[in-house]
Amino acid sequence: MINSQKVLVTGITGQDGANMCEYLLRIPGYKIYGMVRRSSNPNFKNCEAFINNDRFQLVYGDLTDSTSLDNLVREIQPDYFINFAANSFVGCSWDMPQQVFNTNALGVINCLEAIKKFQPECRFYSAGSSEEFGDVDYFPQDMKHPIKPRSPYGAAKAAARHIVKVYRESYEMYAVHGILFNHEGTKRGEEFVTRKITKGVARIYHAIKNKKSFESIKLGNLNAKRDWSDSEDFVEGVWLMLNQDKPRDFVLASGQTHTIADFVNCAFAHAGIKGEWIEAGEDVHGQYVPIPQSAKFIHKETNKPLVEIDPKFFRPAEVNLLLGDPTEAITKLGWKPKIPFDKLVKKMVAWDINEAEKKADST
Ligand code: NAP
Ligand code: G4F
Repeated sequence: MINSQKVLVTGITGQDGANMCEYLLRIPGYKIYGMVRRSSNPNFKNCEAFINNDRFQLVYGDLTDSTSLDNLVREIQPDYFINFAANSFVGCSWDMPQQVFNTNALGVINCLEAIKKFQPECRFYSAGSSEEFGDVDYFPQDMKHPIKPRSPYGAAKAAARHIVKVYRESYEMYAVHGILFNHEGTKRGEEFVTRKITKGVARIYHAIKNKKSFESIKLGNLNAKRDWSDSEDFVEGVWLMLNQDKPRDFVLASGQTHTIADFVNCAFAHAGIKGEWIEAGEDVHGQYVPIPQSAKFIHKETNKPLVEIDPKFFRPAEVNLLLGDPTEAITKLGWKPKIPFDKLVKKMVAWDINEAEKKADST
């Protein structure tokens, strides 16, 4: 391969890292080094499309081990370093705040230091989050919105944002920290609410189809609002952020927001399962009435609960409303989200129904 550029991507067993590898391998001229950490039980399910590609090479490292990052940057001499690795689950960040800070904040310093020492021309992407906005002051949120995190996860990402700015300004590095709102897809981890719902819908779909009993899906706060997009759209936006004349942070978002209850409604509708909320209260004069903890989403045909609320899934502090403003990414990067909410939910439900079918066939 002549004159190929080298891209080091972390977090490739996760959603965004895997989608980024697939995206870059569709463009000729890049060699991808995908970093994984050592695991006693490796899971390369998200990497099936590229793990054997000639332009892809697996490398070992850990964000919390600066030696491993130094060695990788010194040996590979990457042109781009895209850091998607993190403990990305907000819900568990109260249980392990130090591990989250070590990985999501100090880990970013380890990346920046490795680049500064061994390949200062390398362009760096840091995976920032709308969780940094937290207890929001206004909507839609843009880059000017104050940083007001509500979780150890959000605080660690906010620290990463500051440190990226400091390195960019101190050492003239091309380092950016994209503020990405929620993005999902068929590679999404199963503990996140969207995938938990679509996997649950698929399980119930097959139970109903085979006239078997089923357990309801247990969820927490159904009133929180999120700005959901497709991860496959976002990796393109990340790549555009890395290829500007000057480094600058951008928001990637859809510009629309939905409650978790809306996601539930949409997911069951796409599976052809008719449900209704009971004890949920009615919208009065178009005003949203929050769903109380006693509410249930029941199957219209059998009256059996499809979704119930379990207080164990509530968080010590909640980010109630996320709604991003992607205007700058659209006008300055030329980026555009292609997959709207309804199509995203449909795609995830169809995928999980098919996966559940394959599993049933093989047992
Ligand atoms: P994900 O699916 O949870 O993937 C996280 C990846 O990080 C996994 O490959 C994981 O590897 C790896 N990892 C965790 N700790 C590591 C460590 N110490 N060293 C090396 N690798 C480590 O997350 P995602 O949804 O793709 O998100 C990608 C990034 O964007 C994350 O930084 C996340 O915080 C951020 N983000 C995500 C969203 C979203 O809505 N998806 C929105 C804003 C920001 P294992 O397989 O070994 O666990
Ligand atoms: O799907 P979630 O766990 O995602 P959350 O907390 O918004 O974080 C995701 O997006 C961030 C960007 O805004 C990323 F930085 C982060 O890495 C991650 O990808 O929860 C979404 C909402 C929350 O309000 C939560 O309280 O759903 C609510 N929820 C209600 N029931 C639930 C559940 N969340 C989960 N995970 N599980 C539930 O049973």
